[in-house]
Amino acid sequence: MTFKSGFIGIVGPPNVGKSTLLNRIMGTKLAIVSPKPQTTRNRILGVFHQHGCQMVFMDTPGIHKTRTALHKSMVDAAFAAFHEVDIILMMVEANPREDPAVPSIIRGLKSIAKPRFLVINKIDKVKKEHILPLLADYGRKLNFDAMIPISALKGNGVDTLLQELKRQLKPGPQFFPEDMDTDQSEAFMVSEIIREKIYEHLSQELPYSCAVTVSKIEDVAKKNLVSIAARIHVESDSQKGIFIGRGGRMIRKIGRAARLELESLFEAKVYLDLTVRLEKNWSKDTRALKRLGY
Ligand SMILES: Nc1nc2c(ncn2[C@@H]2O[C@H](COP(=O)(O)OP(=O)(O)OP(=O)(O)O)[C@@H](O)[C@H]2O)c(=O)[nH]1
Ligand SMILES: [Mg+2]
Repeated sequence: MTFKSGFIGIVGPPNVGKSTLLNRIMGTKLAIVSPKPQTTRNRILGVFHQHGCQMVFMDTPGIHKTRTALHKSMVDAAFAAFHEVDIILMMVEANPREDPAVPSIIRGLKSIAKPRFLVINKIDKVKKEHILPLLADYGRKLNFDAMIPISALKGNGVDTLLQELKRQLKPGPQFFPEDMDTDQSEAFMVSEIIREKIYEHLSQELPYSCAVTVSKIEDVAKKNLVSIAARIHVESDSQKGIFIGRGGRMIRKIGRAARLELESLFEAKVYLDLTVRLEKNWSKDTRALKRLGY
């Protein structure tokens, strides 16, 4: 049997469940997830190993109308994936209300000569009879190579999707060693977990105004302890006040939630030193973006 491999891009509007699908396929949490849109800001690889085949999934930021330099960098990363992968999964929600980003995604896909799949997610939220008309509708917009309804959350349809992907893959090399499941650095994973807790604890626009950097991850092996220093960068003084909260209550809450998850990631006690720093208008400044990892 010849070995098959390839890169598979997961693209679509924000909040449709792209990162949830990546985590579901990998069977572990590689990408953070939240009920708020525009959670993912970077491309995230998940290397899925199977007998005789390797699928490298690329989760991307949701495609949306851009307002700031940060949004532009996110959407550019998503569109760039169109050219970097071998198969494209366009994900939408099983929802007759079409996301405003869909036409521009379809336009982008039209000129791409590679297998393009439509993945209709969140079918657990709708009645079965709503799915067929949706498939027909999308089928008229683009001649997809496959159209697969799934629930990334519950798992329905995911095996069918993987089988269909395997069928479409071409013979190719094993790109990554078997013990590697992502290309993300430890520092990036830590910063993302902290960012996820910010999405959970702060409402409205606030999570969008912050970036998280990690300056230290120190393994104190003798004590089975990992000592981490991280910083939340915010755009204005008033935001800084809210992130810290009265008497430091908010930052402690975020820190505690992050620490608990980091402890299970590292399988060790974690000491997390989390501070808030003012970095005026960072999301609009391309140089600041680079510094903060975007
Ligand atoms: N009911 C249901 N909810 C889902 C499903 N898949 C994802 N969700 C939820 O949808 C929300 C968004 O999921 P994400 O995986 O963060 O979506 P995303 O497409 O990565 O979003 P961005 O990174 O913002 O582009 C979360 O609250 C998920 O729990 C699904 O199959 N069914
Ligand atoms: Mg995401």
